[in-house]
Amino acid sequence: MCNCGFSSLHIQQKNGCEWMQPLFICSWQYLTEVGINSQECLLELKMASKEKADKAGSNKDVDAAKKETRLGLEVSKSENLPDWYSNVLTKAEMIEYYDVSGCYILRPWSYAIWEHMQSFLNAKIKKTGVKNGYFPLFVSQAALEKEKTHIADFAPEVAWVTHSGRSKLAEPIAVRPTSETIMYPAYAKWIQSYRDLPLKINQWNNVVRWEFKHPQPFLRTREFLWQEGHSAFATKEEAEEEVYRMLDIYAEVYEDLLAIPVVKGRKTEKEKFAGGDFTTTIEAFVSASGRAIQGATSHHLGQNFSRMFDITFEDPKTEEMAYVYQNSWGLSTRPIGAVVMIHGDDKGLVLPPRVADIQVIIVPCGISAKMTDEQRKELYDGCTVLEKRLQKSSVRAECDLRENYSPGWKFNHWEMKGVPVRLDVGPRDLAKQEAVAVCRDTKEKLTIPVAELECKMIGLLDQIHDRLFAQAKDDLESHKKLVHSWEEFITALDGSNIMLAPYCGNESCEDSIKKDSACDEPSSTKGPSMGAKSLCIPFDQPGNVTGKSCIHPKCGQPAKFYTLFGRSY
Ligand code: 87F
Repeated sequence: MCNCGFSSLHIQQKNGCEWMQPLFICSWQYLTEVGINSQECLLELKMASKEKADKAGSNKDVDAAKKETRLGLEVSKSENLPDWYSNVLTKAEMIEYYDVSGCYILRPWSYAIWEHMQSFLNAKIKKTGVKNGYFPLFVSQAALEKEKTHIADFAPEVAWVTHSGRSKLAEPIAVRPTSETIMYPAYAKWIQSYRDLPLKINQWNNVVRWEFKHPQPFLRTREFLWQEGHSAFATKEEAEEEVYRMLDIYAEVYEDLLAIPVVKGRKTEKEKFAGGDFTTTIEAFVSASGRAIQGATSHHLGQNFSRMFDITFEDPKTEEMAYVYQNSWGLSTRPIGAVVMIHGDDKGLVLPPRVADIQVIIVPCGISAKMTDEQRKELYDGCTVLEKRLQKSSVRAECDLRENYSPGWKFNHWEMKGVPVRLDVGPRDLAKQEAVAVCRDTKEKLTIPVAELECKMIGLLDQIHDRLFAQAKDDLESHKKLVHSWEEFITALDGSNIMLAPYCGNESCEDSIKKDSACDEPSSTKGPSMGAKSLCIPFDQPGNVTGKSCIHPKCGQPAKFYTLFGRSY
């Protein structure tokens, strides 16, 4: 075996988190009372029935496809991205549709991606001194409304339990949309002295946000899995440091694990979490749609929540009670959708090797009718030896020894599921002590001497990661346009780009940019399209903005910074 110092990102540990299914009754009457208008509800009903109809249609398609034994995708990525996306997700066995709108079944193939992300992120989070905990799924109305200022914006998305069986509860109980109001009353009890600080707790859980916009698996779902970290510090400096530390870790998840490049930055006042002082974000780009996607956020909450929840400590310097400084930060299952959108192709999923549950699929080939049982056994045993050797070197390898499927069927199956490397092993290869590796991303074939198997496979997986990242980076950079006039802004937006533009920082101007860049003319050839919103103020500014005017033609104010604008998910 050769010694080639392979990369450290072959994580096998599973952290064994389990979640209870949320059991709740969402009362129509209560939702209307809390401010969801009937138009939204009607739209929702229409969407639900359309989804059912679509599904009935797609079931028919599936039946027809089965009859014709069509394994491939029915639509190309460039032809119809939304249909391609849902086709890939179901055919690659990532999700199953469900009869509650906005909720999806995560099948083992996608859940495994989440587990690999969890293992990586969990270890990184813990290394910074954060401990894991678990807080309840339910929030009392009193606790939720303690935080009136910002909850008002989110109120329509809160799901409430109003009944148990047929009897009405004395008080409705909310299902957590996020856990600030659940955790902070406990923080107020646990923090008394400076010795109790910093307090840093993370939880892996599910949250429910009853969104009314068009749902899409992973990208916008009503229930999703995430981790939410909540910390409290004695000083603003310590807290701010952590905000950026966590953002850097999130960027590592995207870049080092998922092979997705991100832009780090700060949200504008309009787009920040209203309960906090400032929000930092990582933004990724989907070139197939020309839309950006918010990857994860890390917020500095200042003393806003500690004042609300009375989280104080005795400051040893002043001997007076002081409010703590807080942060919160979260990353959800959403990036799985970004992986599919960014790396997938017309043959199906393309999984970044470090989160692929099977990194190398070994397929026995060259089996003929003339073969004796003994020869067949020899081939299968040869494949198993390679599988075991790779597994011993922490490569997630598996043999597909199913006898009732042809090698061709297996090639298509694992290609659709996005396995990074296929290893074809035939009797002649074994005789020569070779195997043929096929890369999922480039379809390139390489002959591998069995003696160098582990080293070559580990190297190949890293190369695939680097290629996927380089391709996505190239897509991001070539679609990020530096613009200085409104004409350039609109032309770039129409060309499915994201724009770095000088911006004055005023919220009203951001509203105008969004409104005036939207195309809602029914006569337009492309149909209506959404306007550009601000994605972030990149930390890495493209140049000095002094002397430049805000991008909106009616503004005329001096620009404060370059801001990244674009359509987004
Ligand atoms: C929806 C309903 C109710 C987002 C909501 O980003 C409340 C909210 O507070 C809400 N949607 N938010 C903001 C969440 C902020 C923050 N929480 C912890 C995070 C990361 C993790």
